[in-house]
Amino acid sequence: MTHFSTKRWALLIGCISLSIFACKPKNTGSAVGADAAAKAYVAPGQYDQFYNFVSGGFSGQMSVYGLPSGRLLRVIPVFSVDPEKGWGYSEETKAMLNTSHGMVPWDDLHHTEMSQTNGEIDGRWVFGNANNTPRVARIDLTTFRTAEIIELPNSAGNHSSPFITENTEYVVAGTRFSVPPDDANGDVAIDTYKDNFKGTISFISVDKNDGKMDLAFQIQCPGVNFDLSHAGKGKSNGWFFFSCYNTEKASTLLEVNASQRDKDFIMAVNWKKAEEYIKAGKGRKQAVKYASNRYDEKTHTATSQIKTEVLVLDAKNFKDICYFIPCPKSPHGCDVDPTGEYIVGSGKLAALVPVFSFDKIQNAIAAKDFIGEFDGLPVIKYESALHGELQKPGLGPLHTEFDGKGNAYTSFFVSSEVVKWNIKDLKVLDRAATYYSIGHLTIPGGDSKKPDPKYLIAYNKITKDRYLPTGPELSQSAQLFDISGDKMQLILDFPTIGEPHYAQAVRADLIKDKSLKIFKIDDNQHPYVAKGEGATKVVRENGKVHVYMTTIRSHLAPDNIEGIQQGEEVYFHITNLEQDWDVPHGFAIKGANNAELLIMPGETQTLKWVADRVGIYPFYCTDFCSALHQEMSGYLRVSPK
Ligand code: CUK
Ligand code: CUA
Repeated sequence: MTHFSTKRWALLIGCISLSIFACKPKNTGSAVGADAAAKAYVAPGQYDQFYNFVSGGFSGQMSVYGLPSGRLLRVIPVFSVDPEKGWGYSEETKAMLNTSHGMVPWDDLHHTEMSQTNGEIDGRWVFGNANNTPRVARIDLTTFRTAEIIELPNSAGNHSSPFITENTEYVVAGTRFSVPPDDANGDVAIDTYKDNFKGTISFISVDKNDGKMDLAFQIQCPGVNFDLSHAGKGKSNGWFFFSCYNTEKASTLLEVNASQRDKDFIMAVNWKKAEEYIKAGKGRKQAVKYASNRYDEKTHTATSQIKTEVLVLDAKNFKDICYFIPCPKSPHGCDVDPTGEYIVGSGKLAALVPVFSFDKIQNAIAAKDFIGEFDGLPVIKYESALHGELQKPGLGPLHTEFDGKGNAYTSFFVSSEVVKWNIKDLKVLDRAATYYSIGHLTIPGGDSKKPDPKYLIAYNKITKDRYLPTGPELSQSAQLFDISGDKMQLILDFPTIGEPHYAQAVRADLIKDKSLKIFKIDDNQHPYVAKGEGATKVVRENGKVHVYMTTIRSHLAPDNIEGIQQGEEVYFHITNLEQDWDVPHGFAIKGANNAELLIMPGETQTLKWVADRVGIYPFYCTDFCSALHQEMSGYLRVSPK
């Protein structure tokens, strides 16, 4: 055996020739300092300092970790069904997963973004995007539950989302796949892409008080692919920046087609201007074609929105909303520093990282310093918008976070490292290897006006040799770095749920006390609530059986149910009468054709069940709740018709 295997050489050559594949960094050994364990150690009974809200990628969910321990605190079901919590199975939550395509029990959640006030994380809500069937979800951080989901018309592959403006006025979403708009004939030849496919940006308004989302308006843009975005802040508040690739508008994304241009674009959007045009009535009303096909089984408390009409601004009719800025080679991340002056574009195939200046962009627009038009929209001269280029930073730049002290931290997928650099002078200050092939990275508040730069978490695509082998697939991995000193120090590895992309982190103090929430039984508005055992009953309504049931340690009431006929649909409406924190009860019945329920104190949830066979069916509480948990059960009898 030679020292370098052929494979190893191939890898090295791949890296040198700027392969789009990742390669392992040279040092795969442990570079962990002796004090790392103490830094990540949170003693039993102690709380973590930070909550970390991590996107679950193709699991469709969001997971919550404590930092610095890396302890998994909760998985919040968002876009995928979750039998553990009855999510997508209970009558209350089924409707949450309704789309214009019907019930979609799965999606791909890439980015989490927390609500902000004055550009700082306020800890009220966290938003997530559905990357496949385009939707945005809002999670309420008093309950850690998905409160609402909205579907976006004229979109496909909702990737550039859900990034928000500095006072959470809007959650903004850019379509990754350009498609024919919903009011156009969609049955067109794919090679008519250039004429028929459009890129769309959605502005979802968020109510200041209750967070309720609505689709305020959309901007119809040329058919490029919007990859990522961030809101301006401070001086650039009122603007939004999007990375765009495939500016050749090719319908196949082979390198020869879509990446032939030396430069793609960052698109700068003056959303305050767009908002003015909307307020002045300049939006065009567009009907949403497929809205009427929706599967509509809305029940009880769920709110999932599918629009039937949307207000659209056609960018090319308003020459002062959207501007293109050339940006080298397939830009992916598009990140704005805490001052709002610097916009970092990360060309995945570029050997440098360009940094744009908001002031220069404004000057260039005022001076009409354009090199031409792209589909009728002005293109600003690269040099006129440029603050400078970070030279030879690493290979495959993806995403950048900030520490609020003038430094940026960029992830490099191909060279598998985090690079710390100074924004003003464009000097590399430090490098840390990641294991392996980092995608996103997060600093608490690292995309806000006020970062809390104690830790940096790298979310890696490949785990390889970091954990005990578990068959052909290993879970993806996060790595925690202490960034309080000049040098980054690796202190912890931990596995993640699904594939993590973007994440947010925030000091625990902002959230922990308000999430001690319990639902008050007196406030329970559920149409089928039983507020005490005296209110329990079994009734028939329109040919369906409704069981009003209660749970309290340690019995279910009623616990003997007879008179059900074979083939009947039975709705178990279970109210948990407990008023102590953290005492849920579960509910399951033999032959469960719809998973189980997990009901929080004070809450009612409904399970639909079909009595398919004659016989006796035991039911029971699934969550070990007291010494008499095993006694929390009952029987239901199904008789022939
Ligand atoms: S993407 Cu995953 S590494 Cu979907 Cu934000 Cu860049
Ligand atoms: Cu209730 Cu176990």
